[in-house]
Amino acid sequence: MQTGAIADTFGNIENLVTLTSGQYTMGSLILMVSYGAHFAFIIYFLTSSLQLAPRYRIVPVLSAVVMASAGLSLLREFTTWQAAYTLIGGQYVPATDGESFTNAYRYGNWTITVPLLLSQLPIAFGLARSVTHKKIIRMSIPALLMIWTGLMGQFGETGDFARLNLWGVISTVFFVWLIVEVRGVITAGIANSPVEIKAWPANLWWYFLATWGLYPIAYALPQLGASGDVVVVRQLLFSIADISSKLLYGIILSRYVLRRSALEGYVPAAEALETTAIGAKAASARGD
Ligand code: RET
Repeated sequence: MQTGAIADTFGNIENLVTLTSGQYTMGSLILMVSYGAHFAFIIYFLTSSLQLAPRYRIVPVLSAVVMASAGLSLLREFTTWQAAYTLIGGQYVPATDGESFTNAYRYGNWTITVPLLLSQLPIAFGLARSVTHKKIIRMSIPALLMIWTGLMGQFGETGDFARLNLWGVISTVFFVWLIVEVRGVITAGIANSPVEIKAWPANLWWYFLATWGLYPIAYALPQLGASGDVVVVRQLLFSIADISSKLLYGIILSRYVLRRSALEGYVPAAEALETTAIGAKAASARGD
């Protein structure tokens, strides 16, 4: 049996605080919207792959895999959230009868999704196959070390802030290493993009930094104190980060490879973009 006392020494702050019904409902809502959005976009990514030149189809397909994997993980967070509180006198009190909430599943899920998200970059940028393989490995190593060291540290958030911060710093070192590797891929991506869409990888760089940078903020937040507001704001930050680093990122990459496909002469992509400058250019190149 998991009790509040065990959660206190080895767990997440969600198990320490009593929530108002507003805070509890906000938490449920945030997690529900997150898994709902991820599942729904499986359809978008699978169908949008049909418009792309064959070599780029794997990019949105990987997004669909990420959506399924993250959606399942977030659904699990949602059901655990619901089981982890008991309604007593109009307040939601951490349950003492077996179920406790944990964010650790997120870190397990990132182990799958993060290497897939990173793999999408060199494939979308059309880098040579051997370079692509090398880049994927070079990005995945610091990424996995970043996640697993962060997982070790997040168990300290219920009071052992020395543990939280020590592993947080180690994890950040791997994050910096990852950022350097990603910058290398972005630079190659800018060089290898048709002139009309060189701005896309350049802008994606800033988008990557802004969205991935939300995760360490969410990690550090419990140091502000274990309160219902911190619990809800942290779940909100995780969700904004999840939707932007996976779902919106996937849309950006799939639109980029659609333009790439058209510029490289793939007719269905040019037709899909007919009302844009790139579509018009691709059509005139065909003599339409
Ligand atoms: C941790 C620990 C504290 C220090 C740092 C972290 C960075 C986490 C990141 C996670 C990205 C996750 C993504 C998931 C998508 O499914 C581990 C919180 C720097 C950057 C993109």
